[in-house]
Amino acid sequence: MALTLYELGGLDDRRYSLYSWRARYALAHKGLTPEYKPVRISDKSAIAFSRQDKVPILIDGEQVVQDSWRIAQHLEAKPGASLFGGEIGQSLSRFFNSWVDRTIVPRLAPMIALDVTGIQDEEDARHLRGTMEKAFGKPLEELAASRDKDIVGFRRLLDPARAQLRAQPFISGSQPAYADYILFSPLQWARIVSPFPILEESDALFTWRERMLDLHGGLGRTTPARV
Ligand SMILES: N[C@@H](CCC(=O)N[C@@H](CS)C(=O)NCC(=O)O)C(=O)O
Repeated sequence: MALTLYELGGLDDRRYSLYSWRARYALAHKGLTPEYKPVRISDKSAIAFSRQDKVPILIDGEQVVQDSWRIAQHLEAKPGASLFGGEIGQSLSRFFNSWVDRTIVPRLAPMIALDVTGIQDEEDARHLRGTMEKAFGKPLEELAASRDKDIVGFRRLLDPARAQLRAQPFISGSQPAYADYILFSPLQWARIVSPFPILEESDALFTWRERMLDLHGGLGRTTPARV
């Protein structure tokens, strides 16, 4: 069955949507290769069929699946390696998904939102600036100006993940699974959109991210880091 994944595309065809990286890795985990279709953040006509304005969207034959968590659940029903490792793993992964989305992403986004506009054309950059400045109540420049200070607390937030990696090579255990893709996605987003060093090279999470980039034939490296 033909699979298509809609995701945000920027200048030089950079695929920068945070949540789409979860879907990309989940598909690869199942041994599936979709056709990838870029969507402009300022023009959602390509995904009007979904009657909402967010990506990722997976088209699987006749089915339209929207939202990265629902895509992961949809893919889990397919044959191949498990993304969750059973009901308990799925439940804990959902908790981890909420922790990353509600705790990590909102602290990361203001630090690098200004940089995102640097990988977009004028129209997309204007759109993103509008939504981000409304969400955070400050100009993007002002948000970026305090990041040398903000990064300290942000890195500390990631301590539970570091503790996990002291015991095992992946968040999910000896092998990567969906929980790894959940945390990888914002850190991959940062790598793609911003030259700001979110992770120090000496950090165990930096090394883990390198391992994650190598997975599935170097899938994460298909979009270059912003330098
Ligand atoms: N909870 C959703 C979040 C989806 C989401 O916010 N997607 C972003 C890109 S990563 C988006 O489509 N933004 C476009 C916009 O806000 O206009 C998921 O996990 O898929």
